Amino acid sequence: MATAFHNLSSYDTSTVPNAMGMKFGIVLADWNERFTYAMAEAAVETLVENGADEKDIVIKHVPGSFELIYGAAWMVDNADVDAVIAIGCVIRGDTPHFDYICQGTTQGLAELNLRAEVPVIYGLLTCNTPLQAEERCGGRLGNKGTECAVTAIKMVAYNGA
Ligand code: RBF
Repeated sequence: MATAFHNLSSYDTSTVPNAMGMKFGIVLADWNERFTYAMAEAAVETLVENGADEKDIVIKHVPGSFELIYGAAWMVDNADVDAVIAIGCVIRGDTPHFDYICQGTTQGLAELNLRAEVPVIYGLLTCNTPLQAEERCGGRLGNKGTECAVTAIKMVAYNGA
């Protein structure tokens, strides 16, 4: 996994429930892997820091962000997990593909959340430039993977409450 980026996101650990015994699925898009792998790495680190066991974290790769929908649905239906984190990064190009992929993926993950019995966490970066992605994957603006992990833990605790 990428090591060039470091997790600079800060959060108040006292507000995060203990993740011991929780099981997580990460669906990881390979497109723009320089960014998505850095997010996944930070997510795993954060889950473990908060008490999850690394063997309770399953990672499955999909080719691109659009496949996050199928991948997350597969996890929900087939993996023994308490929450799914979908991680992808779409960067604007010259054609309107950016809008379609972002819209379709967002819509698909939202619909999945409505029917899934476990929460699906939205970790899709939608950036105008590679710099914007870099800033959110361990750069100036922290690491969105960390934030996804904290959100996943909170949602699992919510489910159990
Ligand atoms: N997937 C991403 O995760 N990020 C991208 O920035 C991205 N750009 C794409 C640009 C074009 C023109 C196409 C056709 C696909 C792109 N994809 C991207 C891949 C997409 O999410 C999906 O894997 C493919 O469209 C196959 O369903």
